[in-house]
Amino acid sequence: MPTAIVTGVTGQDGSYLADFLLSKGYRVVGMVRRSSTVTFGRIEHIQDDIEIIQGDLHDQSSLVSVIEEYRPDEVYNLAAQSFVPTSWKQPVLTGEVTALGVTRMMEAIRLVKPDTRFYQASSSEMFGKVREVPQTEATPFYPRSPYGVAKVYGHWITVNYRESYNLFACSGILFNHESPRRGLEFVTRKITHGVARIKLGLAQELRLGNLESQRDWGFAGDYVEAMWRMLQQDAPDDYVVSTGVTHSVRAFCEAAFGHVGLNYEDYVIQDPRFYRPAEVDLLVGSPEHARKKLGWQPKVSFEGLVEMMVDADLQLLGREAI
Ligand code: NAP
Ligand code: G4F
Repeated sequence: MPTAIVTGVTGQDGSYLADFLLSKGYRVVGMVRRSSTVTFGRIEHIQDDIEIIQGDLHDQSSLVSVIEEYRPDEVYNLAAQSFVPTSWKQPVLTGEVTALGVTRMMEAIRLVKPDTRFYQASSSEMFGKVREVPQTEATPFYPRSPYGVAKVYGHWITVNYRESYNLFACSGILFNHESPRRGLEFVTRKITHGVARIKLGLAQELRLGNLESQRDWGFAGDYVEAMWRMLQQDAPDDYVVSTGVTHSVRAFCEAAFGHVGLNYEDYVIQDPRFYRPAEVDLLVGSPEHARKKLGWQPKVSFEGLVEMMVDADLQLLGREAI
């Protein structure tokens, strides 16, 4: 039974990846940081099937201990300060965790068990002010937020450790992926949760920022399979993971409100509080390399994703109301 360590297992992707690895027969070890209250909501259903270990990307010795204790075949580094607006409020923390945290984990692997296969959760935010459309593995980076800058560091240190120390290290450049487990502050979930609240009479309006930015949105459950496929190849490489289709935030609103028979224009208010100091206007990735080398392609469409998320929020809020 192969052993996989997942950092960020309490997050959206970590929880889907843990589900997926369990279905493949892995021993799954989830690394969690210590907090005064547990944040296990997304992994409640598999808490008895995975092992939980404390560790923090700030803390080098905790990472060395985790690798020493479990001697993993694979490490998926999904932990990060992942919310873009917070990266302007806490740029140093974002750099510590999202950038230097990658080096700390790779150092632990290099020193303790260098044959461990390593996945780094890189991001389409690295493309920022895009240099070409669609974006590929060869598109130059132009990050537009401290988060994007930190992810560029994480990407290049992954490539550098692969080339310097011959580690099996892959950088997955994932475009936005969403689900009913998405954090409430990200725009898709904010919209679907808002739609459900309005539909159920719990709210009258939804305040958003820039409605014109465009994202290549996929389903998180599809994307974690691409992570795993990267680590099953004969040689390490970097891959864009995306749908190849882009939609505006406005179009997401239209679809989500439309799904419950409402017109978004009657409820959405643009609020400058949610504008960003610098915006990423357009993201659309080319998934060709992942399709050809990994045999991967997304299964859930944009419309399917919107409906899945709205329906899940209606159910959640309906249950809470009982
Ligand atoms: P998420 O829901 O925000 O989860 C982040 C995880 O990181 C949480 O489990 C969090 O733990 C953990 N974490 C934060 N700081 C930590 C620290 N210092 N030490 C250990 N763990 C820490 O993010 P996600 O959407 O699942 O994304 C997973 C990864 O993919 C992130 O690296 C993100 O930047 C990247 N990514 C995401 C997308 C996307 O569209 N979702 C696209 C490209 C790349 P707590 O539960 O304790 O907060
Ligand atoms: O949902 P978002 O906050 O996601 P963003 O900034 O694209 O970042 C996400 O995807 C990245 C991959 O490219 C990940 F690396 C990152 O960790 C994260 O998962 O915002 C999407 C767009 C932005 O253009 C934002 O300005 O939606 C726009 N937006 C408009 N109104 C809003 C809002 N975003 C948020 N969060 N809240 C709003 O009210």
